[in-house]
Amino acid sequence: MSPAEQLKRQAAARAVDLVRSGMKLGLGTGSTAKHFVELLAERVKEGLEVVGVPTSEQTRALAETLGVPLATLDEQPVLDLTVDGADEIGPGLALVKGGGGALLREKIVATASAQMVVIADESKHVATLGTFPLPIEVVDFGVTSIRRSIEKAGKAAGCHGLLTLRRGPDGHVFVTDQGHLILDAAFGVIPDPGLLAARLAEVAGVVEHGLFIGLASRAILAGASGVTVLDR
Ligand code: ABF
Repeated sequence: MSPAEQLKRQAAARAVDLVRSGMKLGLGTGSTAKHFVELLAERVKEGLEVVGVPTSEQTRALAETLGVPLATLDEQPVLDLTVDGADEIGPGLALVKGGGGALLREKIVATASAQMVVIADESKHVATLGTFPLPIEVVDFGVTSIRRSIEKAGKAAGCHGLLTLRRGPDGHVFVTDQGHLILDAAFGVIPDPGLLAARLAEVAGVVEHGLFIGLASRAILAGASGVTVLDR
């Protein structure tokens, strides 16, 4: 395992220690969340009784293969704990998420959870959000017009930058699990994440955006000098 993957696994291992039998869990998406699901599966084999609600088809497939009991969010609408990765973790544990394209389900699942713990290597911890392009999930209708409205909303929140329609590795337009498209907004700096979130929420055609504010209560960050836990 590469040193980077080892750090992700260390953060995931700390999060698994928070899991108790009987818990209903939100299962995140991405390479760090994958470590969590793998380690959780080991505990399940040892007798830990949990049920997981996956945030993507990718995580559903992994958890199923590894034998983690699953439910839909409709079957388990109230969750105890969600463990997920992030693209950036900023002040107040405000997050940028959605690099993996699962931000809508991730936000719905996190909102349904009593606690959200974000796991990452320490490179994700930043002083100001925005270096990672902000993923914005939009409907598949009038994307050019929606893009213009998002640019306007961004400017009203002090954010300027290029919006790119996301494509998959095959070059085709990327379509989310919910059948939407993603515009990645390279703002560079997001001076006021709360204000930007409010402005984006007003744009017709925006389904959801990757700013997660007030959702994560804890971040577990793994670095060369060990694991750091930040609580909000
Ligand atoms: C999910 O996976 C996303 O919200 C985020 O974009 C991404 C982080 O991936 P990784 O853990 O692979 O860096 O949590």
